[in-house]
Amino acid sequence: MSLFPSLPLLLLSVVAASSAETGTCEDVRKTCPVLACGSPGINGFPGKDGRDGAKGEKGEPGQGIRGLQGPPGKVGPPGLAGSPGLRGVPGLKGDPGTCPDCNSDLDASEREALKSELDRIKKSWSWADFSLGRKVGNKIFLTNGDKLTFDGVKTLCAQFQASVATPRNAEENTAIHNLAKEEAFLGITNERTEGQFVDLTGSTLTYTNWNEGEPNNAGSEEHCTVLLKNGRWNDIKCSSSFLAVCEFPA
Ligand code: FUC
Ligand code: CA
Repeated sequence: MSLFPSLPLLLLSVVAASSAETGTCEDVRKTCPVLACGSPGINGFPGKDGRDGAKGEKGEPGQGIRGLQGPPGKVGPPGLAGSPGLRGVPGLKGDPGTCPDCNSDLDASEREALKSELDRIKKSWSWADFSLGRKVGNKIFLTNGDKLTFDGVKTLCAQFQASVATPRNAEENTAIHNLAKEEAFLGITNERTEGQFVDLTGSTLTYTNWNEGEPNNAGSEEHCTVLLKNGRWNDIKCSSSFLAVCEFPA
């Protein structure tokens, strides 16, 4: 078959096409009596495919089985430093230290030699300080000539492991009297109980030598005792200062 239709068919197609645009076949025949009206022509070939339509909406998720979990990701950067923790419990006690110069490192004979030397020094010092002394029975009375309050005398004597002179009888009282050329404190007070004079151990006196009219607690403040220049005793203020005399065991 020829690619081109026959001339009458072509004309008919032209007329039909033009009548389709302007009017019916009858309208065409009225203006062109040569042409006779026929049956409609057959459909032409389908046209080319149209352009692609717009993209459709996203579909629902699939129903397939979920895949396995993937491997861990890469290690991230270090975080910020945390705040300090609570204080820990104290540690165990350490081992004893060493002290090369300590006495504890001396052996027994070295310690004994050191003690003897110390005793010798203390003795010579004591005798130097207490230039005047009197020995009576098993006692030695010593003075260094200082005038001190009663507390001062107690402290001085204690430094030499001695106590304040305390006559227990007339012989000891005379020894102290001969030693002291001035008024001296004795180790006799009523600081604890007014009216009751005792020795420094708190024991009641078995020997006394009070002066006439003493003790009189003058001014209600006399709680210590001095040996007067006449060798007798007077109660006196502890805060006053008098000669310091100590007694040592002989
Ligand atoms: C007598 C004593 C006092 C004081 C005074 C000056 O009264 O009894 O203790 O020594 O004299
Ligand atoms: Ca008195």
